[in-house]
Amino acid sequence: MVTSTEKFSELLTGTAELRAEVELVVNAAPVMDVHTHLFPPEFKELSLFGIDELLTYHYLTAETFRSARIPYDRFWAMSKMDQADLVWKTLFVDNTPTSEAAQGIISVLDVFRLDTRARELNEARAFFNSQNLSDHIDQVFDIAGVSGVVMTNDPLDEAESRIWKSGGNGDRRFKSSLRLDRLFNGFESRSAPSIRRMLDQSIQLLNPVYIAASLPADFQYPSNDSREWLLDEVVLPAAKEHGLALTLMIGVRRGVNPGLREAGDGLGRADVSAIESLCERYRDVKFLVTFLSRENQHELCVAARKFNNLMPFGCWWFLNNPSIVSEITRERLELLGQSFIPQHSDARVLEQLIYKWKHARRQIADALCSSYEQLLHNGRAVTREEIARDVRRMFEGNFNEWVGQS
Ligand code: RAT
Ligand code: ZN
Repeated sequence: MVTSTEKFSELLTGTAELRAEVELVVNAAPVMDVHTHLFPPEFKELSLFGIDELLTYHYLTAETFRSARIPYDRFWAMSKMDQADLVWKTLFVDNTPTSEAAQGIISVLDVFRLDTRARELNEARAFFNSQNLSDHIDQVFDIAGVSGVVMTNDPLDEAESRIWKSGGNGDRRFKSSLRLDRLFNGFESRSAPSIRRMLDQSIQLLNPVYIAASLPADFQYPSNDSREWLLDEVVLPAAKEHGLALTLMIGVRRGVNPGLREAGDGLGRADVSAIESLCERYRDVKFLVTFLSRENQHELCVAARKFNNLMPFGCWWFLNNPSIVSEITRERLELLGQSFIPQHSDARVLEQLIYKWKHARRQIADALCSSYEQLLHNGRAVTREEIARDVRRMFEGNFNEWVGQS
């Protein structure tokens, strides 16, 4: 009789068996979602869910303007429900929803057995409106297989700050992060001691898992500019003292088309040597880094091979399409083994966790499977135990190691 321990350590020498096991493990593995824009219910209007929020996601409004020739002002003057109706009609009724963001809506509707070919949104609205938010959060986390999510918290946002001061977040699955875009991108100028005081107070109040900023494509370091000053004089000393990792998301070009509002940002190829310089100068700080341009992905892998305080993460925003996720994940497996974080959802609306993780798991399983198949052809088979260990590391372990959580 084969015992379960023997089955676990049995070598998987057949490709069909191997593929089935990888899919099983990847689909069942709990994942820590290292960057989202989600909030728990205590954050009231910041906690977004339901079909109208899903359809007015900025990834979809940008696509809608390509097919519905409506003036921007007219669209923004409409109510959220009317905007959602227009997005649905344009992308799902008058056209076939082939884009990744549109397919995401289909995946969500399908999970809840809602009509994916409906002409109107009545049924979907009634379903989401009938949900109790905290039960619904449990249900969505469960379906998506998400063990926790990192929020994006702006310490300079007054509405958020009021909530933190009056008790903050009671759900331990929602981890906080301190996002400093307003400081890094010049909307707020203060002296170093005043920024440092603000950081120390926010760290105490929010207990963040990391400090973060998104940076433009032309970010340079060293550079003799205010970003270098902020990093050297305030942020990195604070990160060091508080033992916090620094997350940098690089390559965005904000407001390329301001008429599109939140959907109006673009991207640009950035200079990866800036990250190499930071990792070299601050060897005792851990960096989590993602680049928005496809052209930067290979360079990021090579930089990570040189600096073991650099953790590449995610296929960010415009990269979060199956073909590109597949390519980047394969490249990372080939250059970095399992020492990277394959994906984050960037979800802004709760139910996006469902599709973003379903779609990511498909590509990650496929890429991992190809790696094991190559290994098999080269002379070494893997066991179920090894597959489970590898997936655990990429889905939770690397992040936990980086932010010092067990
Ligand atoms: O992916 C997105 O939703 C973008 O709008 C941004 O939020 C980006 O992820 C960011 O965090 O700046
Ligand atoms: Zn984001």
